[in-house]
Amino acid sequence: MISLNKITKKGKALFLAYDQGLEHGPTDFNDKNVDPNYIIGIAKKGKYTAMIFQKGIAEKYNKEIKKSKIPLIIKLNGKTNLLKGEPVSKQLCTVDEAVKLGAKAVGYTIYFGSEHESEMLSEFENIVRDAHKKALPVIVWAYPRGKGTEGKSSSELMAYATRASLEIGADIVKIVYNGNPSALEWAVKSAGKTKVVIAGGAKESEKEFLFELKNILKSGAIGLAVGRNIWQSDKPLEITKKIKNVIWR
Ligand code: FBP
Repeated sequence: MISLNKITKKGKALFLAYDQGLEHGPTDFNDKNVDPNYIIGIAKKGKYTAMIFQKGIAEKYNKEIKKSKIPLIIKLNGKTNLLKGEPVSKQLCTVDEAVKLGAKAVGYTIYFGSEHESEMLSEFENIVRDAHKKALPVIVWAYPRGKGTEGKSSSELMAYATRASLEIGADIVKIVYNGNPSALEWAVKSAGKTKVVIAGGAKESEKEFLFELKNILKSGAIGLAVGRNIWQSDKPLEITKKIKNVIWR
């Protein structure tokens, strides 16, 4: 069994995600949060249990990341949103490279239901093998998207995503919560011993976000992998504190 101790605290997780520059382009950013050092500062002052970067930022800002002492998670695949069509995200960084950069876990997106699902599954298989040899936890961004998801409900897809992630050897599965508490409970149950974290999504009101968080934790999910709701906030450390009070209450 792979230990999650290096990227969790008392079994709970709060990851600061910052791979949106690749996934969405810099449209999510302003003059402050366009700077990776601003994000590293939030992760450090907010004592996040880990922060998530792509290889390029992990390399160029390695000194600052190491100095922060916040555990690093490297996202091994990614894509821009410029190309439309069936989603596919291919590997851009190896487990070995991630380990050399100091990663304490690695992440990988799978678009379950895409015509390219099998390509991502076979890359993931190798990643799990390499990472587990080095005792590194693997987190799957489990995003059902593409032709195969048509006509399926979001609740059904959420549980399929977590179950599939258990079956393929993920240690943590990151899903987008559809707002239905009983569906989330089922998705967490379906994940078995694979732990579930929830993606933050586009920025919403603080009140709404904290309310949802309570339901998320009741479901048995272990926490959040959140980006925009934090670093787009005017007071990122205040909202961090409120989130932590709910997670580690
Ligand atoms: P946010 O909290 O900002 O939504 O970040 C979570 C995340 O999973 C990022 O890691 C990733 O870049 C982004 O969402 C992908 O979102 P999408 O594919 O829905 O555009």
